[in-house]
Amino acid sequence: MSTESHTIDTLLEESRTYPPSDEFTSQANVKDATIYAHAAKDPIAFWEEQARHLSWSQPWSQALDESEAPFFKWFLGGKLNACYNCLDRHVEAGLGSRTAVICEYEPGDHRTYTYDDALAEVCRIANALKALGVQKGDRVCVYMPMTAELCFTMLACARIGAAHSVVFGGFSPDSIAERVNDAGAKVIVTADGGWRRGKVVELKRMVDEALALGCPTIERVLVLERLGNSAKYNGGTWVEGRDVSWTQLVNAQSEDCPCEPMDSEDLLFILYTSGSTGKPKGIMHTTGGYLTGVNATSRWVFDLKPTDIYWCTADCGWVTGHSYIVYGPMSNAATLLVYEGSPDFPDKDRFWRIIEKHRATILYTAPTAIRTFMKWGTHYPEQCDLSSLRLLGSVGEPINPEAWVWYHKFIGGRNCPIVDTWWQTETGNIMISPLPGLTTAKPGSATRPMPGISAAIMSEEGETLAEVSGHVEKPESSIGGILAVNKPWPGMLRGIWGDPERYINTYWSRFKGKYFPGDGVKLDEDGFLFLLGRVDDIMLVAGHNISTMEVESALVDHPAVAEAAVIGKTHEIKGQGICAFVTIKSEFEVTDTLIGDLKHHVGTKIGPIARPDDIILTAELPKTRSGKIMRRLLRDIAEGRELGDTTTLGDPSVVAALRDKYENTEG
Ligand code: 6R9
Repeated sequence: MSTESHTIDTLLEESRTYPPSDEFTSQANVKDATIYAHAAKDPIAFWEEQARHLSWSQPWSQALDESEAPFFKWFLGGKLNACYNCLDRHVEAGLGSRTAVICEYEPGDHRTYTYDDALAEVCRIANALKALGVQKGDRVCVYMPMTAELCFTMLACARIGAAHSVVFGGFSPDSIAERVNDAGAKVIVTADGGWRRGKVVELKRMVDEALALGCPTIERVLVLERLGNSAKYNGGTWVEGRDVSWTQLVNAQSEDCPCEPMDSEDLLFILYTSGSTGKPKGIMHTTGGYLTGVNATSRWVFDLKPTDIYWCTADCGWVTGHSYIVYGPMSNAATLLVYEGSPDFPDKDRFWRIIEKHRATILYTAPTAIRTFMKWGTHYPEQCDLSSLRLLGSVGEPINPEAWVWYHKFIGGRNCPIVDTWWQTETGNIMISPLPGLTTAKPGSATRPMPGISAAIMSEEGETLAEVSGHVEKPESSIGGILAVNKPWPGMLRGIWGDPERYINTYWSRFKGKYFPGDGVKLDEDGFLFLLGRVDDIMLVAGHNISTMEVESALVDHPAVAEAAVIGKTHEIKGQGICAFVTIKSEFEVTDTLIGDLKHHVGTKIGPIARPDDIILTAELPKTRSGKIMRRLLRDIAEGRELGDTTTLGDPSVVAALRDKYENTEG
């Protein structure tokens, strides 16, 4: 049975379209639609052209080596340094006085660094790491608040040829220890603390606890005094000989530190991503191909210009912070805005105040944040001057059409293109997205693959249902299935640290010769691609494939609903029944008829088959620390099972409260 014939056409009947304005197109970095055909004609030569936007100290002799597939290698024989490409070459080109980073701290102060300043600081950090014994090929764990120093530490590692492994500052001591030990890191760079929602996050204390669990490879801990006082902040234990003060060591270093020439295929970083089960995977990215991918896609998708103030709200603990805060934008000499804290401190208008204060022109954020802003209400953005914005982006999850339209209207003032960017930690760079000067957008659709990327829609059985590339043709009718990427691309992962088998099994075994990302996809009648979330998030209700995202979108379309998470639950007759967890907007009063109204609403939007069996109203949904809804835990709750791994949960209390609520609602 193919996925296609049984997928219900629903929200994905979205008919509103948003072509780019002439004004935007006339100034866009990419305004010639022939880029797609040009790339498709010879993708390898096309990626070589992109690689030439970087500075190489030695040119490559072979663009792509497929001899050990799926262990592909790009730009063989080439040498370059990622930090040189992000800093030195801009300074050498006379751009040293351009602002590199504006760092807004949660308490409300900010600090600005020019490219000259950034280069000097990165050299000092790099020399400090060398003084601590870090050498080319070593791994450095970075566990810091989201401030400029975190970006600079990543670049300092790249400068001396050490691979960084950034661990998000919200992770527990167990998670730090697991990642440090898996990577065999020699040094941890951390801070005495950082600010989050008005409270101090005690990073150094977490590191102390992690080390107490046993991290035999760690030799030294470098501690940034972010809180301005002693690194011994708040009861952390200061181990003489192991712990080193940033103020004392980094500030005393020279501003002169040569860049290590790296092979194109030398490791740039490891970034851990949680698999659906089992231990986190250390995704490996190397230097030349990764930098080529993020450099080109930043230029195309974000349309970066010297006058832009670009703000990506991600944390460097996630791949978005690696690719679209540090390496993509900085290799394009962009001016970045970096924000340390939470969106509701001191009040729920903080993001809009920041945009107003620094005149940000580009905002790249996640659907979970957008839905939260919808829930808080429009009066927060309406009180701020957001007229500086010219482009909006979305990443991390499918964006519901209603959230897309809200973002367009209330944040973009109806005149900013929105780029809905689909990609993964593993893909390194954006794979599917509109090009803002060329592509007509449709709410909820990431539209089409990037130039140079060719994808396919596959059936469960591994048959190719459709080929999709930048010039998607309109199909005769919509086609649903599983996404695959046909050919290697420069920014792709090079493997899983220490586990080559798992790399092959996870990504290259499902469809012969193709990369398997694990996401469901649908191509609508107009040739727009809709990414439907993980394949495990597709329900089979009475023989019909229904994506959880379709039902969620129908729920969020109801005026009272802020956010919804839908799961399939064992059902005696239908195989799976639909269970929805819903949060209500703050200005709406919950009436006795609301649940019935919501079921009816989904029934009319999608069809009776998609009508939820259960709807549970809740104040919060369980999310990972990066904001993705953990449907797996909701399934455990609904099935009355023991909860699986909860270590990546942002706020564990949410699940306990939900379980109580669920059991009471059912009874
Ligand atoms: C960049 C990032 C990857 C997974 C991916 C997919 C989901 C990301 C999306 C999207 C629909 C988008 N995802 N962007 N789904 N539309 N625009 O998020 O990386 O943390 O590795 O997650 O996120 O399911 O497979 P990562």
